[in-house]
Amino acid sequence: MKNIVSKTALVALTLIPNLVLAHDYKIGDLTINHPWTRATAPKASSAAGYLSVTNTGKTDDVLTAATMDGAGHTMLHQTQIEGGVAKMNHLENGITIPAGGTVKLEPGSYHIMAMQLKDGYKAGQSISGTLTFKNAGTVPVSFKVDALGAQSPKAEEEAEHHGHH
Ligand SMILES: [Cu+2]
Repeated sequence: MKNIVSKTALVALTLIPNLVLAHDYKIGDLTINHPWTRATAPKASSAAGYLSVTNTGKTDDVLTAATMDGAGHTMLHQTQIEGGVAKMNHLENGITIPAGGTVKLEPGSYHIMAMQLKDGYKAGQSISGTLTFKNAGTVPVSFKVDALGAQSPKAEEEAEHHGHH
């Protein structure tokens, strides 16, 4: 009996952060988890969008395009460290989501690059956008705006790098 009680308490505790932070979307065999971006610094003209995609299907899919409200232009990028310098590559062929796999768009790796921002993003906002997959089609999503520098030790380095777009 004692065991059951403590187990229940543990479940309740682990659910609370999920209720607050997580939001997900489904289209076909894909589940898109927690799209987010960061508040932008004053005069910043670009931001990066992050999320994860899980493919429970039997065929690969490809994230071919994405949009984020407030951006004049978006691209799919990959940050790569070359000779100690962070570089961003434009992924013209999109990002493959392998059958049975999960791909994370996260700081220092794949991201949606939102450029030509009109007013920037403020913490607490939700930014509407879309994700387009080769097979599954287009799904509307909402990007939660976290504080400037949130959730990533690389935030500063990336923000600086993005400023050169
Ligand atoms: Cu980028």
